[in-house]
Amino acid sequence: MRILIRNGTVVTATGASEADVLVDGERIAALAARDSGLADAWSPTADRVIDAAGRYVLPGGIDAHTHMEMPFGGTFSADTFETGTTAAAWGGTTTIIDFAVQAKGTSLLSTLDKWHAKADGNCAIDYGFHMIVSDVNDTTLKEMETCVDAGVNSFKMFMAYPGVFYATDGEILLAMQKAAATGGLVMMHAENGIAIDQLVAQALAAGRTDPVQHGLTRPPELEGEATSRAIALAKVTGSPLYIVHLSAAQALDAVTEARDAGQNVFAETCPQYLYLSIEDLARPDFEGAKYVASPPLRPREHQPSLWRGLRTNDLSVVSTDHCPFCFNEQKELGRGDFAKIPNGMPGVEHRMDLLHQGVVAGELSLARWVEVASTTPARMFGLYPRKGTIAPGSDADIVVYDPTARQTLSAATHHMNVDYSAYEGMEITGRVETVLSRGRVVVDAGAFHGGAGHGRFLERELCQYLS
Ligand code: DUC
Ligand code: ZN
Ligand code: ZN
Ligand code: ZN
Repeated sequence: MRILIRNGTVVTATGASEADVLVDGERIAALAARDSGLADAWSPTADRVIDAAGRYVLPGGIDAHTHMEMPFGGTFSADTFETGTTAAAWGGTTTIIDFAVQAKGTSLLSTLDKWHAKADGNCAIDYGFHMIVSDVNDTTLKEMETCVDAGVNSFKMFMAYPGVFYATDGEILLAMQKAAATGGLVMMHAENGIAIDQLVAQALAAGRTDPVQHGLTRPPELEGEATSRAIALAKVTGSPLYIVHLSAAQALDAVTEARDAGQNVFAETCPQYLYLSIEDLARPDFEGAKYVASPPLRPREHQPSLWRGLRTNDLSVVSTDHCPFCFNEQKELGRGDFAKIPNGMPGVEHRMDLLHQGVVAGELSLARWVEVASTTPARMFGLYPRKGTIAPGSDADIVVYDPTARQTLSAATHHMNVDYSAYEGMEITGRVETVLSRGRVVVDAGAFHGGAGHGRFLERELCQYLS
């Protein structure tokens, strides 16, 4: 199948240009400047011509942080790999990197097998895995090497959740030494869980049980402290470090200082930290439970710092941390005890649109939008230039985006398998029109043409910022 995308504005991390794109099979065959006349020559050989006049032509989004079917306290995050990757495609994301979760007492390799069994044959778009390491021991450390060889070379650890995922500083040190030796990348959930657990116990003992307590018992200082500690451990071990879901100005300050000193420290933030706040956690009638995620939504004052961090590249990636739990049956588990509310929010469908609002508002340039949503995640996680750009030879993961269309976000119209939208009623300028995944049109003019099983597992190269 040959597809010609004509008359659009191609936007990559290096800028925008008036160009036409020829897709042949699963890959991009050629790009031609508008005035070259080449598209006229290609047109008769194309099976389909897409007129992208007035549209942006973008590399497909890469969401490097999702949790499909994630086990949590006896339940699972509500999107399966099929529903979650389908929703991603609707929103212009053509690659996800999901987290395989090591349970304590199990091995990394059996965990990886389990996640392959969930995902393989079920994804509508391409996907890779990170590994959550929750049990540091000699076997785990040895298996990290095998994971790296299998293209799963990024390892998330937790300074939060004592007794569940929590790793001690000593365990983190050991894993970082292994990462440094193998080329792996440690990803850190940086919140001081030991201190947080005390604050949570005090709140519950005092009868403060509402969702807003989730935010009040996880103060930004304890994200800043954990971030600094992770950076120190990374420095001592010579390991690179990637801070996931950074939400607080204090944590960003620590990252900025380390980067300015030349350390290989990277960080991502998420749309919820750019647009939502602790005021949402304080919504009445238990509605705040919809907004429980960790780290928690912060006071609005943090948001300008995050946007600035995205411009200065101290924040280099925007991922969603998509981890949906239904309000009705699942969030309900924490009524009367905020500490039992499943942690996570839906978002995989709306990342490209929400970041486009940053372009509309003048917070981000067009090129920077593409860079934080696609190109840098590709480079960070060893997928570039196969993914993350529009260039000859790259996979034909392409989004045709209408920058002037209007839409209103709502659970009534989204495709995620969850009964609420964190952005219910939000008006968006811009809309995904057509999406190609490896040369196949999967979304077009309001209809889905993809299917489970089209998406393939991506064996990733090492982080491309380190070599
Ligand atoms: N961290 C995540 O990255 N996702 C869900 C919950 C959490 O703590
Ligand atoms: Zn986390
Ligand atoms: Zn800097
Ligand atoms: Zn997460």
